[in-house]
Amino acid sequence: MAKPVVGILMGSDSDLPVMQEAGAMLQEFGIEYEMTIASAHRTPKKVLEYSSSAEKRGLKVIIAGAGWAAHLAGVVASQTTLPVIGVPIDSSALKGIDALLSTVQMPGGVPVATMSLGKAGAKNAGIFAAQILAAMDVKIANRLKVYKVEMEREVEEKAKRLVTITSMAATAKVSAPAKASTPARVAAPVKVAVPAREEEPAAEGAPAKKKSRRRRWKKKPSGAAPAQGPAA
Ligand code: C2R
Repeated sequence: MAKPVVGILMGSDSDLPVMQEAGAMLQEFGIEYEMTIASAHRTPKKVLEYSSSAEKRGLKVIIAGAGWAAHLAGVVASQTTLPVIGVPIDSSALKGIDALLSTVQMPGGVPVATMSLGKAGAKNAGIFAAQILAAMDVKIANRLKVYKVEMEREVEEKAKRLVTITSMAATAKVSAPAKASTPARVAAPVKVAVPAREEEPAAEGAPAKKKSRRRRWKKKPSGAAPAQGPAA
């Protein structure tokens, strides 16, 4: 089993539902990762030890997610020259604006690449980590290209469905104005009209075509379960 190249840290176990989005993306791109809980406030020694030993242990990127006064990513960044990606989590009464500002407003000299709030930010953190690794790994670069093509195709399919729905609604209105306004008349034909999934065009230099964007490149890395970093 390959060693993890991405470390995912979170300030509390309550952040897991958000931070597992980052792990899901790394898994999709076939990237080994480890995941643990560490808090700059509650377990500062663990955070210092984890981040100062990360490079030696083979990590290439660290993702740090925290809510409230989120100092975790900044403290990690203070201890390593590895790229640190921060995910502000919307868990507080301030709905994450506190975490966003604490994570993004780093003083000059100690960068944290701050993502958007919450699950979308965690997902983007996984993709962004893959993009950093892609500079050194052509397989990951190709998987990212396929991911983009599939995402584009999915949006186009949704757009086609929307055209079908609106044109059917318009037709129904003209032929039977009295009944056409009921939602059932508009919703019913949609199932029939959903276009079959097409094969996506392969990205230039991309690997073999995939059936679904959810397909995994590799089995779940063992690092997803227990903590692999140094003990607190
Ligand atoms: P609990 O749910 O455990 O009370 O934590 C966590 O990320 C979590 O969102 C509440 C919130 O506190 C955050 N936390 C931080 C840090 N450690 C924990 N912001 C830190 O070191 O920055």
